[in-house]
Amino acid sequence: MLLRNRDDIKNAVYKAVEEVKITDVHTHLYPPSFGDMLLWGIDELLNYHYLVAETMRWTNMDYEEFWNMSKKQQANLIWDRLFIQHSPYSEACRGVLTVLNKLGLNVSSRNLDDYRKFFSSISVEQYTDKVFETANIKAVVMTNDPFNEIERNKWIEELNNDNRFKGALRLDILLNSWPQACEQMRKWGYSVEENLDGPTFEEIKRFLKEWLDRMHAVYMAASLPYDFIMPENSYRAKIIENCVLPVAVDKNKPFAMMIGVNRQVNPALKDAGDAVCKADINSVIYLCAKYPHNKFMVTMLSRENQHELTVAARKFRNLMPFGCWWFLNNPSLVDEITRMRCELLGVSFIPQHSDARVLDQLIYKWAHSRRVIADVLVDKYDDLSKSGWEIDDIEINRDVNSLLNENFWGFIDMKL
Ligand code: RAT
Ligand code: ZN
Repeated sequence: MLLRNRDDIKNAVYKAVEEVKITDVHTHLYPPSFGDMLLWGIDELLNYHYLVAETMRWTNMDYEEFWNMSKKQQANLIWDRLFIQHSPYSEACRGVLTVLNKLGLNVSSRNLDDYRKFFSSISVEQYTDKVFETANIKAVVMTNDPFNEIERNKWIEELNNDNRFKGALRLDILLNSWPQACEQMRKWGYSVEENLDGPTFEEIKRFLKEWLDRMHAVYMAASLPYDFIMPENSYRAKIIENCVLPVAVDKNKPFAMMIGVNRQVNPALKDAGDAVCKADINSVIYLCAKYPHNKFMVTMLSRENQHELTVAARKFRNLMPFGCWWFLNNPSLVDEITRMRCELLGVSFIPQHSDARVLDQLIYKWAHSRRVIADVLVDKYDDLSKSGWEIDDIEINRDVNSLLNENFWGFIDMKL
């Protein structure tokens, strides 16, 4: 159907964006069969580290005192400071309310115990189905750490029985803490040496291949600091060039780099203690240029890196920018970044991932992102229409499906 005016375009774009089944390319979720590793429910939602950081601005209690409280007490404090004593319009606060609202709970009651009752009346399996349905999600990619003993055992026991949860082999320990990784790998029977001699590279490659297979991982990934530099005479750079990239080509898997964290500027805040700093785009360019047969998914944390990352993607088809990560996942920044990416890359990028740590967050993160992405697209199709180009709802559906689902799977399958 041809769409002749802005209202028709808006309706068609909103419908397409609401109805598309999303592939969420980066989360910290696990299938219910992984037990306690999957976080869900109101107390977990309130204990999200984004909200812990905001709460600590309204109290002078010792950090230790906070961490010694039970999860329920922590949630009570967070609720009181951020929702009762002040208006909860920050993005992370509003998110909690969007979740409650979409679940049909009475947001205006402000009664935490009523919300708790709802969550204790439903099983995690039922709730997982409900969340996937409400958020309209096809699949989520997890973050799977082979150096975490608890998680490692889940994989060895082959516990992932839910096809909606896709594996991603996370390499932070291997790349950012090699001496620690080396010690652990030796205990597991790999003959590795801290000085990274020749046989060690072969053993690391064996380890990577085994874990890619065991996790049925769709990519390998690492979160990298703002001072990540390539090339460089460091453990990390050597392992990337001699192990990760050759294995990635061999197995046809992308390497996802999440760059720009300034880790633990306030360690007392634990997960909430990380900050951001501008990173070096030339390291990304070096990798894309030197390794044209490797595929790189890249997201950068600082706002200042967004333009140069988008320009780099115009130069290298093996570079897929994805998501508005962490401190960028706010409507004003998602709007700005998505607009710029549309203008420079057309339809060839992955606009968003949720980074959900708590299952329920899929509901709000995607409701909020869908809305912003749709508004950007309405403007883009409206501009096109003004040039005399005919806008067709079938083509809108095609593009929206590319952005929020198919671009990822196409990139995973592509062989370079
Ligand atoms: O967004 C977050 O929750 C961060 O703490 C990190 O998990 C980050 O997304 C990462 O994957 O390292
Ligand atoms: Zn993450």
